[in-house]
Amino acid sequence: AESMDKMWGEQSAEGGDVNSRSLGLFRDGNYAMFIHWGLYSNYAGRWNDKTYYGIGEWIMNRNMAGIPAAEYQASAKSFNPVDFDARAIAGLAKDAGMKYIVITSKHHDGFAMFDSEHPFNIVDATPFGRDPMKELAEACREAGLGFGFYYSHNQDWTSPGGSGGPGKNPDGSRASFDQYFKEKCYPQVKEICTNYGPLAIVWFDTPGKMPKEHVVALRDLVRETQPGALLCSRIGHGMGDYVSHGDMEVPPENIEGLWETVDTTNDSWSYAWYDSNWKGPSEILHRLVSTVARGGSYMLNVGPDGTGVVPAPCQTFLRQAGDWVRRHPEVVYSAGPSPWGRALPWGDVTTAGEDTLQLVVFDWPRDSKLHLPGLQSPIKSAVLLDGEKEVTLEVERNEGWTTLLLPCKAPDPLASVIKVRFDE
Ligand code: JFZ
Repeated sequence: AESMDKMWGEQSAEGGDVNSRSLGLFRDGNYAMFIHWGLYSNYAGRWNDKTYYGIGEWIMNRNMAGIPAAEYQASAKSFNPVDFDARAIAGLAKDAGMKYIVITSKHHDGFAMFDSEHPFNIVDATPFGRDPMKELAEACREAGLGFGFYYSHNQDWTSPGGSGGPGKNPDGSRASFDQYFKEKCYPQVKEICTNYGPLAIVWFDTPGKMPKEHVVALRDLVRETQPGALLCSRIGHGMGDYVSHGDMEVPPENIEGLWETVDTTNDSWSYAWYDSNWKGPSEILHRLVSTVARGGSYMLNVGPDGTGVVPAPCQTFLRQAGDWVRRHPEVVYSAGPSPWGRALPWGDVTTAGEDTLQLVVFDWPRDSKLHLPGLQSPIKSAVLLDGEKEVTLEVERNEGWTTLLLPCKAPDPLASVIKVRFDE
């Protein structure tokens, strides 16, 4: 926590004004859409009629299919995501209750999903010929959503010097990382930071052994061109405005400072034809609420397919979770962390202001008793929300703890909310 405070302090001192809108989006929004979409989405986890199980965006890597760089580059000719609809995606994020979108402008494969001077990009190398990043940036602005870019700064498997760790060619022979950095990475980051309006977030990833001078150069470039953008810690060398935690997990204990958890709606980040292991609305909500209860922000990924469309089941589950969030906005937005510091057997807790606990019950106790472990201070009221109705609950003391007496059935099959208020 201390180091995060330090980091935040340092960055705000250095950057001058970290845009309060982006900070508000991140700190109070608490829920965002992450999008992994690129040339790899068109492979869908398969190459030459063989399926490679794993994360789809790594398909070309030698640990998966090992697609030769030249062949991978040539395959852009068959990427034509004609069904991509930026407004539909922004609409989905809205319906889901999310506050901003971060999308892969370029992943480790080196393919730019935006109009770039570097020829390996979606406008120049595909029959599609449109700039979907421009369309999405505009759709987000229209919808009142924040917008940000993911950019793989250290790994670039199709560029000399950026492959397989700094300083290698796609074929594994040595090459100059400096050259990749100067000729591709830095200019492209300048492009994404100057051609798409104000960005809320710039999300670099997997810094590996990237030299510090290059990381500093990217940070300075973002500060200069996008003074309002927050930088994620994955830029490397301890820089960044907030910490992005290990993938796909909710931390077990509360963490202080500005941080996020990134998660997937199924298993792979990018679209893979076989991956139908969808999280349902209850699981999505549980992970969202628990992340907020640990003090963090939740960024949940979707992987549009090779035609540009988010798979239908994923859309359905996000919207079902979103309907719940709309019924209980204060449980998520601007909510504070749980005073318990960890999950409870029946669910989790966020706070609204100084004197309200919001109990989110995912596993309704079968004996109709909801224990608030260790809670000894007297409470003013405990109210169960049942649709439009508010049901005041009886309170019992057990071994000095507080116990709420529940009706035998949960009013909300997804998760029921109980508001506990204390005397001022
Ligand atoms: C990286 C990427 O390699 C991956 O393809 C995806 O984009 C993901 C969001 O980020 O993978 C990581 C990076 C960091 C961790 C795990 C996977 N981590 O810190 O646990």
